[in-house]
Amino acid sequence: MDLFSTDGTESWWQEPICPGAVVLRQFATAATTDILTTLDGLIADAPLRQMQTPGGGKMSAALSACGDYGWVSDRRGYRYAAIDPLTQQAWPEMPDLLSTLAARAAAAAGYPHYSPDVCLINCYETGAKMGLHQDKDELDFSAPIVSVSLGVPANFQFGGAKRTDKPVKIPLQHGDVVVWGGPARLNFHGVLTVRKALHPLTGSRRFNLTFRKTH
Ligand code: MD3
Ligand code: FE
Repeated sequence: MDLFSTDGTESWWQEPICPGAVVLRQFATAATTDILTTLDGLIADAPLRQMQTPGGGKMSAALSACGDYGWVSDRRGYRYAAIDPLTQQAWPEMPDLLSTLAARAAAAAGYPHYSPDVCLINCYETGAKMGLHQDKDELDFSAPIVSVSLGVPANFQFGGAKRTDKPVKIPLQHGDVVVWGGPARLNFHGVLTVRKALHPLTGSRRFNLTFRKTH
């Protein structure tokens, strides 16, 4: 299938953020009901859970994962782990629907041959947020991160290489996909508090899928 059609029927568009980072507006919209059905099956096998942080707090977003590893956090620290500590089982396999979507998005953003080994699943209820952080637990920073937003909207904070660099606010809607790579891969980022809203497919929740090459 062609990545870019020239007949005017493509229903997504690109918004560059900075070198290496681009929003693919509405890239996932056509697939969202299938993605959410797939997600239901995944979180039946590896339930969403609010992780403990090393500092003794609890994350407000609930997390799960599929693929070869999941990201886990507890009093001992955080890391990628092949076994889900909640179920004591391997994480569910990454469904083709998800890996294909991520690869298509990466290719559209200029990263061909993307093959993520992990998809993290974040679920935000009203009031949940994710503070400014870097994603640097992965072993391969040459691969981009692809993120898919579903459900109620959120404001994403995209900072610079230093925590003190002033972040720009990027509104993300259901179906938006962002590809972060190259010089932007280690930038600080976060999610502002999700406001009360209702989405016909997810209720009050926002889901975010982030695809990574961790090993
Ligand atoms: C920019 N999740 O899980 S994804 C995370 O919406 C995380 O749930 C957010 O940050 C969410 O770690 C944002 C977008 C994202 C992910 C990784 C990045 C943006 C990034 C790495 C570098 C720069
Ligand atoms: Fe992150």
